[in-house]
Amino acid sequence: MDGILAVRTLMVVMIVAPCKAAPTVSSSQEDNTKAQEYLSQFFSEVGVSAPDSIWRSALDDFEETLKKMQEFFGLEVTGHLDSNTLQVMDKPRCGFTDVARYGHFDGQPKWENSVVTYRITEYTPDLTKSEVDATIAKALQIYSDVIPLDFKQIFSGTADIMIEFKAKDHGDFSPFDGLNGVLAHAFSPGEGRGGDTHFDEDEHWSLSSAGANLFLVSAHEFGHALGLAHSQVSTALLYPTYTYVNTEGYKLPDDDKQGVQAIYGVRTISDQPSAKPDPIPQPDPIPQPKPKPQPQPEPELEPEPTPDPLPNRCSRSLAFDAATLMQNNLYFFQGGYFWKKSSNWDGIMMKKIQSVWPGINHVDAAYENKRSDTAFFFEDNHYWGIRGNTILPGYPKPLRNLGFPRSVRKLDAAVHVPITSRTLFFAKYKYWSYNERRGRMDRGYPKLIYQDFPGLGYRVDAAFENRGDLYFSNGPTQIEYSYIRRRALRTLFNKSWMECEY
Ligand code: TQI
Ligand code: ZN
Ligand code: ZN
Repeated sequence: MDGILAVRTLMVVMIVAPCKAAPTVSSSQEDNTKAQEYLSQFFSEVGVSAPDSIWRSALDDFEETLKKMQEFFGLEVTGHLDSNTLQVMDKPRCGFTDVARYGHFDGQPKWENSVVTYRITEYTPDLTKSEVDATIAKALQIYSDVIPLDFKQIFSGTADIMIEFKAKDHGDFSPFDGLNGVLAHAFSPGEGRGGDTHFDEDEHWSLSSAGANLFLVSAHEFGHALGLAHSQVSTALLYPTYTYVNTEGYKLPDDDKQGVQAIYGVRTISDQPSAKPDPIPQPDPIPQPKPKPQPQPEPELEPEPTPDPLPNRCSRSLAFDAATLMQNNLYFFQGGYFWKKSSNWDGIMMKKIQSVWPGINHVDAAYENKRSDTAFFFEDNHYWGIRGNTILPGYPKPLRNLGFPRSVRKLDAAVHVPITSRTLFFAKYKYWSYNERRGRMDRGYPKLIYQDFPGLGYRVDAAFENRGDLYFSNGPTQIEYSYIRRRALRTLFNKSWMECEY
């Protein structure tokens, strides 16, 4: 992702609020005011344009914010106050309020290795080098304390996170603006510029409450560099206003902690890096003919050995692309691989999808219709009928055969609900209901996931049915859900299906 101003996705929590009478038809002037209020309350960083704020969003104009809100709620993105949009805005007044918590960037970019390197290529004259080194290390450590990632400073070559202090134009498309205004920026995780963090040299960098506190600003930026967007929780580090707090013994606030753990999982005792300290680089007084560079043993960090292309089923950050029951075995899909957890044989096996169903590279969504003993695998905009290890003739078929609009390019998840003979299809923030007996989509869909499945959040990566309950996975965790009672029963890690030691 090569943009700092990536559109944010917000997480929404629903809180039951007393029900006020729905407003009656109002004039468009009233609508506008109401919408502005709504957006500033629930949907943007408009709130930070308060006079004491140093931060202003380039995106905070009304239309842009409205578009974000429409995308978030799965509405048609028009940038205009149409009746559907107004309807959604009225909702929170009756039934629940939206409280946006932490957010992630679109596509949830993250670091895939358990060791993330950083390098400071240009220092600020405002502080000593060692003050900068120590402050940056401390700011990164508040994250590595709570997630199974370790940061390693390097002194040459290209690091994942390249750090520099620069003024004005500095080679990306976001020149700094002199004293105050923007203090720093960071790119979300990824190749190239991804993760890079730049500090405006025109600020007065400090370790106190004067000027710009390097610890607080860098801790905020590293949140972005790890994949966090802004939060609307006012006590969050990723809340887009600068408030000086004592940095002594500073701990990552709860909301940011939840946000970053939703991406990387939780650090446990077994994730502690080996106690072996890195050797302090000693300058060679006399240049000597160097022996061939010895391969340096990387610090052993289980459970994810780095150059391992195979997904690790016991990783706390294990996410699924798709999952389904098929002939009483559970199948979980991830990248080009799947795990089969069999009901009779005690064990789990992993195989390449291609090796069993040639022609299928990855599976976005999968479900089984027990009645016809057929499973369906979805990849991009087409799908296959599967029975056991065979692909049925006549496939792949295009998604639109099932009644999806052309705008649906891929599904996120699918699950069959035997008691209703319906299959639920999930794509982005919406879901569809397909009547398997009649072989057609039910009327009135798509609907919004977060409205009809309280406790689920707003999107789903994978879904399956097992012993009458539904399981909805999103990121590393999943929710066990009672379809009959329409409520979430408990939250599990995906890997809890994987027969891991811990
Ligand atoms: N820099 C902005 C920031 O980091 C740059 C930015 C705007 C941004 N939108 C973004 C970066 C989205 C990543 C993703 O938020 S800043 C604060 C604040 C800044 C602001 O210099 O304005 C802090 C830097 F507002 F929270 F105080 C650090 Cl802590
Ligand atoms: Zn920059
Ligand atoms: Zn920020």
